[in-house]
Amino acid sequence: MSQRVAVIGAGPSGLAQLRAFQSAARKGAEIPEIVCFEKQANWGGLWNYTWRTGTDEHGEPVHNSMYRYLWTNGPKEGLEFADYSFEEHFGKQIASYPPRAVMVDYIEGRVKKAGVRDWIRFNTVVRWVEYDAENDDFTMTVHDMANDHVYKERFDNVIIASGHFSSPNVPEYPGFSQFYGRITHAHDFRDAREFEGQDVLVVGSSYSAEDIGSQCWKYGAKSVTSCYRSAPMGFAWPDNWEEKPALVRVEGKTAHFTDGSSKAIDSIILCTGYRHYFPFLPDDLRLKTANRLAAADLYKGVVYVHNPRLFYLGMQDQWFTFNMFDAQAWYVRDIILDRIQVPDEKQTMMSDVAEREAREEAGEDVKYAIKYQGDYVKELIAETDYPNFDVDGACEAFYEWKHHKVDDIMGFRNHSYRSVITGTMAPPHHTPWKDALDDSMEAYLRN
Ligand code: FAD
Ligand code: NA7
Repeated sequence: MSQRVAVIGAGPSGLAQLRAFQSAARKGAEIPEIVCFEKQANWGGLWNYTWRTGTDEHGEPVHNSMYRYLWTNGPKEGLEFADYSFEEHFGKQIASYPPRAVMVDYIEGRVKKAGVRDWIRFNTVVRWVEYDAENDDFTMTVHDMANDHVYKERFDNVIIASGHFSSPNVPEYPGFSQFYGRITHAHDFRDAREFEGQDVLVVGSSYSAEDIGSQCWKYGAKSVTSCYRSAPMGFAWPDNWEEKPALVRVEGKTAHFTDGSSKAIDSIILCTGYRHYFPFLPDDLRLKTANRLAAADLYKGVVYVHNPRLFYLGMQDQWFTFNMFDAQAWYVRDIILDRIQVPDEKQTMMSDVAEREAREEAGEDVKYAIKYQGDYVKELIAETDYPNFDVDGACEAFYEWKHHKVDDIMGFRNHSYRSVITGTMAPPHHTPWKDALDDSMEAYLRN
């Protein structure tokens, strides 16, 4: 029986895996049969916007957590594909913080060119994966939603690329059930104009809190209050943005905080993060990890130590994204193609994980964390034929980006960076981010 590989998810990670195999095939390698299962009707993962919240057209949980007017929250020069530059795709260099629609076009461009769409079964939800020790293979149960048909197939390897910013972490605070306004999680946030004229409370102090608060501010919220559990974001916020310590309770329309202060609010947006959630995996295959740089139980960040025929892509917390998923996908491909050997001893793999965890924990600041992940990308690409690129240069772009945010949190997206793939400097965008209300591709590319 021929070798068969299943990929779960056609977001940036899953698509990186398809591109990795296609690139080997193009160079003459014999590759296994690849089947990618994607529950949405299209590829792109989180970048594939939908207005829907809650359940999708089939009654499945909506995967999407992205919203209208989202521009990348880091410079595109940190995520550029080494084998497919922005310039190759757009025919020119573009500004550094593209809106979501521009990013979807870019993500799609590479896989259209690779011609791998036929490898994907869309509208197909993976329901269950089982490992059969006797045959050393997996049986997958999947649901073809378009034809309402459930079936099983066997695979020699399974690669999980289902993302981990989709299943929300939703805490409850006293008084929520009696609150006089709307309480939503970032996962269900879609359009900042909904909050125009309102006093908005954002709970959390990480990327979603910063960006969703900024969206509400930009599109006309009366005020934004953000509150933190551990540490403030600490940026120089505009006058109508106040940062408070932890929320204690709400009473009617009033939010109370640990410093004894309170504030009248209309809406609450919980930017309290996400959970790694794999409802299609039994205990022996299911990754249990925090959102961190050294994900638990993954040798080289990708091989599941408890069953090395199973792989996970993109499960780390992310500074690097697309090019890190590529580095992982090329690495996993080469394990499957027998070009890279995985240690026989589980203990050896566990030691690799422990070393990564200890090294992450030794870090004290953001710069260390960025370099840590950059080193990881370098480590993986050194072992495959993924095009080498200036990872240190990408780290430099991230360091600069962090400074720009401290200088002006509503203005950092007006900066430009040099591509580490083509060496070209990005042009400045024609309109400052805070004034650019149209997030269409046409508007963005009008430079
Ligand atoms: P996803 O994009 O989540 O894709 C996973 C895919 O798996 C989806 O298509 C989903 O439908 C499918 N799937 C899930 N379960 C099943 C199942 N059971 N059966 C079949 N298919 C399934 N990154 C950046 O680089 N820059 C940014 O500016 C940025 N902004 C972000 C903003 C938000 C609000 C969020 C939530 C994330 C952001 N990210 C950003 C990070 C983002 O995680 C990555 O860019 C990228 O989308 C991760 O790709 P992925 O393929 O690993 O996961
Ligand atoms: P993150 O980065 O995981 O951050 C989650 C935030 O939520 C963080 O500030 C947490 O505080 C906070 N949190 C978690 N639980 C609670 C409770 N119970 N109460 C108050 N605050 C809480 O998730 P994001 O959504 O911001 O970012 C995820 C991705 O989306 C990222 O890649 C972006 O690009 C977009 P803590 O610091 O742990 O105390």
